[in-house]
Amino acid sequence: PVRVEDDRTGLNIETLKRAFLDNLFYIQGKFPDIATQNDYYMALAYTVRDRLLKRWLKTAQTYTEQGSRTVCYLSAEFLLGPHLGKNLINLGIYDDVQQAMEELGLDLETLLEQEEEPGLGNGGLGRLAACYLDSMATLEIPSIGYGIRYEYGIFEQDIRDGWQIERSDKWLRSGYPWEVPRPEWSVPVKIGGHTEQYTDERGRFRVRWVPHHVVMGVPHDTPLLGYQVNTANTLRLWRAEAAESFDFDAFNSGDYVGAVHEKMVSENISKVLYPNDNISQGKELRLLQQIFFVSCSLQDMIRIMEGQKIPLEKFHEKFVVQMNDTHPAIAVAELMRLLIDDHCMTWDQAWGITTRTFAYTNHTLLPEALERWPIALFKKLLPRHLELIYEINQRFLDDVRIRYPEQPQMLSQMSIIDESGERYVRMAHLACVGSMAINGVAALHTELLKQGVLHDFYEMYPKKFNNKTNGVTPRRFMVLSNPRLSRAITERIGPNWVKHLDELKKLESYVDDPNFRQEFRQIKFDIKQELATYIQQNYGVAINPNSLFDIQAKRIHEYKRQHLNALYIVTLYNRIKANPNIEITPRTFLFGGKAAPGYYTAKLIIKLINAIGDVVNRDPDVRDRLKVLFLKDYSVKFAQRIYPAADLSEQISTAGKEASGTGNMKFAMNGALTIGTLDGANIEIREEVGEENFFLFGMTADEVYARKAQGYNPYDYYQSNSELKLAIDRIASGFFSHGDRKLFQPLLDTLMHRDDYMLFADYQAYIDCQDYVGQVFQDVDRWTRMTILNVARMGKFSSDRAIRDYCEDFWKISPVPIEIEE
Ligand code: 26Y
Repeated sequence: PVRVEDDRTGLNIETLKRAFLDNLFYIQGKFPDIATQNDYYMALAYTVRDRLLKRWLKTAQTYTEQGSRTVCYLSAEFLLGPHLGKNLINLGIYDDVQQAMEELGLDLETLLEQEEEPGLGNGGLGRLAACYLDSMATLEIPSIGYGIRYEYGIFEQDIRDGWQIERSDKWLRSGYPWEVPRPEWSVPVKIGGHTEQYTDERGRFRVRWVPHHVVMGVPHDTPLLGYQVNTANTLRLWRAEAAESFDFDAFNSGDYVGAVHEKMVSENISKVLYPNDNISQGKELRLLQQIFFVSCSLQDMIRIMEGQKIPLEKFHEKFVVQMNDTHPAIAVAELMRLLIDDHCMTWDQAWGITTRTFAYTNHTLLPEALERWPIALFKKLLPRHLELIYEINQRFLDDVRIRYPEQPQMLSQMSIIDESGERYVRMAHLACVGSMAINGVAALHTELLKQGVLHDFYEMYPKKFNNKTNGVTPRRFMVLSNPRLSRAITERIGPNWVKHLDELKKLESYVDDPNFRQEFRQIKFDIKQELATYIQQNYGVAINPNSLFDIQAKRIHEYKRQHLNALYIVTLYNRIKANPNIEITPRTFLFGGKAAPGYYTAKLIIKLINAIGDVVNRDPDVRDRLKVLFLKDYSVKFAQRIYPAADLSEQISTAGKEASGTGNMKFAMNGALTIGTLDGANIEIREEVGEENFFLFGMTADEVYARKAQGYNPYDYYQSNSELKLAIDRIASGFFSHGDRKLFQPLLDTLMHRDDYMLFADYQAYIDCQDYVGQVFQDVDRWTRMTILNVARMGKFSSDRAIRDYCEDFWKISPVPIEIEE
């Protein structure tokens, strides 16, 4: 008999080709002569999706049959990046698909380029959630990611005349093949209205919430396949839809347009991702987004338990719910409401379950990022939750009173309600009281939480606190983004490092191998040359691939100090102008990152970088030694191109401000060296790679606090440091702004008279360190050795390690392998 592989699951090259052409015809409705590259991308995406489905359904079936304990990762953001390449890698068919496409006259790289990524996050926190889902699938940990299916993700950034402009991101425009809508599992979410007390048929005191209106949440599921396993877990994102039944009254009373308007208002909830990173604005729609996805997700968990016939008393045994920052912290009150009001539990029973279910990850120490909601807003939108929070708070404050009988100030300090002025609900306090575990995202960050923002909670519940240093997935940020480096590594130490990143250690024995060193350098050079070509084509600027590629790619924020980097560029430029024949290491400074649309200073920093670039890149005195470029619309997709091309990674936040950083890890894994402060995970990276392989500068967090306490006067630094003064004066003179002396004044004034992020205090240390970097770069052997050791020692920063730690310390979950009979 003729054996033909199944077109939906087969992995042979012939089968892949046949399936691909079949999908082009039957799904895209095209034949090759008229198909666009996007049609081909879609046909390939469907071909891959078919292969995921078998694993996905088997995974779901196994979890259902075994009633597996499951992690629910609640996050307002998931910054996934493109799916196609990652799925090819995880299925182990990247090379075969490349060949299949080639045989059809197509180029896989071009097809991968077609994919529009779902930008459903701002930066680090959203990308971390995506890395963690990848690791959970790879480690065969049952998990569900829960979030919001924003119709508009993070805006697209364009640069016009040096300024950022924002364009809406219509990521669903050409169709999204990776999700399956599940309208049959839609759930209602109540909003507004009032509460009533009543006595039920069994004589129990109960509360009924009569909402102003109801919004439906419709789940959209995306399979997330692990690396070389059959596990495909689910990301379930909720889309808001108007509840049909609710506009009936309006409809009957003839106000048809009014009813449709109500619909529109409901659907607004999942319309757009708030583009703020680390700044909370207290907007009504944002609170609606939070209760919306949290309520949908918790109701979904209850539905799953009912389906598996597990009694609700075992909620905390079936699920552990990890809260990604305080954005989902309303879950503490919502689970209490569901258990008490809808499922008739007593307070004590419900509280016992709730406080065994949740764990809370904090991502920031910045006071402006801590979420608090005005009581009036809370009462208007969530009247029942406010009552429950008052009750939770009262019981909690009773404990505080017993613990600190002589310290009444502890009550106001720790209260979930801030009563120092206008009254607010403090979401971090709610999260701490309602969780069994609390973590920061790097060792220093967790220590600073314990000493600072969450100090009182640490005193009261020391056992809840436990650091979990962030990690990133080596599948996306090495194997997919840097195939040549990955192949070179695998040829030396075998393929296991992809799942056990600690094995990179074995590379240390190749650090003196001339062959490996040569290959390592060649790979970096070739990738830099490719980026140079891209920049030439897209920006019309010629850059020297032999120059030091010095890259800062991350959200634009004063605390991240992109403008400190800019001050070094101006300093170098001043030196060249003063002495055109000066010897300096040729450098290409590359920046990427978005500014929150309402963050004026961040936008001015972008303008400054572009303004400096415009002058420096054209100045004949500079010749080939200095180039400055701001690369627009930084995204996951673009990040994957940038990390492998970097020689130097800029991680220069004011110590104590960057909770962890994760870009720092991705750069180092790709053979960039770090110039950085003792902040966030930089400290641990330096510990791992060795202090001699890391460029450290600047004040420590303790020194920052001490200096502030002494009274910090940035103007003194300006007056006493001639290079600093020259750099500032050059910008102030209008030299980079066509003579306009006003343009950068707001930025410079802030630096000279406030300088909250202490650029001036760290300026000299940074300049010296950068000069030293330039020297070391000239010593090719030494540099190569340092970069190889960086890669070899980055094992700790795999998100697999982080997830194993969460599993052991918080989640108490072990792997559930998925068997597929071939
Ligand atoms: C309140 C709301 C507007 C808000 C929205 C987004 C607040 C914060 C954020 C995002 C925060 C964020 O991305 N934090 C980063 O988390 C990373 C992952 O843990 C850290 O590596 C990084 O240091 C931290 O800034």
